[in-house]
Amino acid sequence: MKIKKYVAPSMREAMHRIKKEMGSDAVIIDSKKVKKKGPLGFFVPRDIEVTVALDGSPRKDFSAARKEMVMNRSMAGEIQELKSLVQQIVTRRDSPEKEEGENNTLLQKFYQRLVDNDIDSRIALEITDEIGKEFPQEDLEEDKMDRVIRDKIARHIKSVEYGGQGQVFCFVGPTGVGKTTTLAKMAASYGVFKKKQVGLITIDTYRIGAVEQLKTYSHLMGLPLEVVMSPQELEEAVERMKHLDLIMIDTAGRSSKNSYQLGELEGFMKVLPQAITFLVLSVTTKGKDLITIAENFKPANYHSFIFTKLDETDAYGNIFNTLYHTSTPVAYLATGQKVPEDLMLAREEHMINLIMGADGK
Ligand SMILES: Nc1nc2c(ncn2[C@@H]2O[C@H](COP(=O)(O)OP(=O)(O)O)[C@@H](O)[C@H]2O)c(=O)[nH]1
Ligand SMILES: [Mg+2]
Repeated sequence: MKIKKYVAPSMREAMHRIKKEMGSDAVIIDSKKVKKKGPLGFFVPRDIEVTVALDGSPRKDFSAARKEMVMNRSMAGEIQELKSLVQQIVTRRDSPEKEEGENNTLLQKFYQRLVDNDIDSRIALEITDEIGKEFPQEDLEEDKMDRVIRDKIARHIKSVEYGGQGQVFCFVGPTGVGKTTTLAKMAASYGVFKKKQVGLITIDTYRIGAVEQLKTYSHLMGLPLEVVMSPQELEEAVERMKHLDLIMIDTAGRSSKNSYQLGELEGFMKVLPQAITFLVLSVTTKGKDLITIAENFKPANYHSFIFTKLDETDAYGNIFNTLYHTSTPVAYLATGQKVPEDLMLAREEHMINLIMGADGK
């Protein structure tokens, strides 16, 4: 009796080769899935290894081969395994359209969607890989998987809203991300629309013109502004404004790589233990840089993020990558240059929709 193993990507292809090489009298005595090697091993559909026997009468050979196998695998559980394998083969033969790897293809599709939305490929792989392990293949269908992925993403997303009287809001972050503009949007919302008493302070003493920008807003909105140069001056200015409903403090943009500038900022923040500090980040910044910035700004003791310039991209995976690595809540999202309208409170459901794709699916 001749016994031969065939390895092929699908049962159909294995059968084709077996028929061609061994003829139609060959009998399948075993089949199992075997792993393929590759960089994305999980997503590469498994090969199928089929063992066939050929010699004399097919019926006789089949039973002989089966006996041989049963002898080799003496345990009853393994006979059961053989039975289920035969069942699988019969089922597959009855529904040839259900190709091996079909469900992995669905996972791969989701993986691709996450990566297309700028989610770090390693995180996307981790999420889809987990799903592949957690759910039996027959449970993997598109709508369910979409919900499962959303749940997994939701675990890393938190929004936060601050209220109450006598608060001090402080805006820190790199240059040009929209700190002053966002502050102006919030100042207008509280000071003009909600009729709160708002005071502005800037420690933006690096860039000529930066103070002017905030001065213009303070004149337009009729809000008091103080310019401070040292931590002590800041402390005094906050003390002078303590009767107001809300104090907003703008800071100079700092390079997250400049430890002197960050140390200086830390000195200012130390005199404001009561402040709520926002780290303002632009979604147009490269993914890896966002995480580095979030890490390097830690000495400023920020409480939450504000993501800006959402209008300048269609892929929001960057937000997720940052939250995944930092576990920090998000307070606001800025969606344009217009003051005050292009600012919204961050909502978890909205962020998940953005991260899963601009169409919200
Ligand atoms: N497209 C877009 N531009 C923004 C947004 N927020 C701020 N900007 C623009 O980004 C530039 C820098 O803003 P600015 O507030 O001066 O940044 P800062 O240096 O962090 O204070 C300005 O031209 C703003 O109009 C936003 O959400 N979307
Ligand atoms: Mg500024």
